[in-house]
Amino acid sequence: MENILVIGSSGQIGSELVIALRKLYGGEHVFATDIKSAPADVMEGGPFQILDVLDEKQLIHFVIRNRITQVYHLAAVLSGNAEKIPQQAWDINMRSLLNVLDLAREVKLKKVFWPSSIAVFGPTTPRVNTPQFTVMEPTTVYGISKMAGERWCDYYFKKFGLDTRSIRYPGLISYKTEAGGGTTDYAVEIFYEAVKHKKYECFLQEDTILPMMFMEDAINATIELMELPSEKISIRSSYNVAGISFSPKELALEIKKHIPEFEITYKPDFRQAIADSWPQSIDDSYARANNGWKHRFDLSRMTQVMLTEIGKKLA
Ligand code: AKB
Repeated sequence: MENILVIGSSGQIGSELVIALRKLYGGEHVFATDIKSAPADVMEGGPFQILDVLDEKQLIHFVIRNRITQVYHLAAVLSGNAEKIPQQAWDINMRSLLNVLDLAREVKLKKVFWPSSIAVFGPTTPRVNTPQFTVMEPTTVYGISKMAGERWCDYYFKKFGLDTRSIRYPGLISYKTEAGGGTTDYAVEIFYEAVKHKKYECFLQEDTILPMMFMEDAINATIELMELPSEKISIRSSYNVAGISFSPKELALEIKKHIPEFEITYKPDFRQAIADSWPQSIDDSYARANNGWKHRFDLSRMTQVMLTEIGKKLA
């Protein structure tokens, strides 16, 4: 029997992953935790507790008391926010991961999932079809922490046999919980503003192409990876996964098909430099070969679902 702990269950990924895991394992077997309250379905559909992953004593007591067998550690300070508090962000992102890895080793957890990001790449990385194995010289604190985190996951696997699994998420697009503090957040904000005000001021330039993915695809990729037998996993740092790549201008044109009055203007801020250092598209052939991974949502289907669901939510 599996008992699963999700750390960061109030966030953009966590709030949807908890629900998907509860469908698979049963509500009472998926323990949602965060330092802040979560959406009602997360707090009411199974156990939820306020828990700070930086408090290693509280964390280990929780894991032992609830006989946890797997951990998904999703809590992190994202790229935009991390640039405002570099040392604090480094401390939170790294110390929380090391707490989880150490604990997993100590209590012999079966598996640990930790999210990496396209932010591990930098301006010296090939930007189109970025390969799985390539130059990694990230220029953001977030990217540096994700790159170091990948090395720690690989290290704990090789040194201690800990079953670590990870995905390099592109920008994630979802309607349930808004993203917070990332560079790809424009691609979520734009939908809310399109529905509410029929206009949006974008903090990236119109032609900035970034890799993105609809949340349902990201959740499937994550669970599919975690369900694989250990011997099928050849990469213990983190897998490239790809969905769709587009620019703000292309997304705005797609939204206009549904809301013809929609207008976009551009006022790039400090996040433009971050976006310019990241890939435009990702080669995920390792994930496709290893895990049979395949994305299902293209730009048109994603736009349709986002506008419909946000419309219902705001009605
Ligand atoms: C961010 O923009 O910081 C994140 C990411 C790509 O990891 N969404």
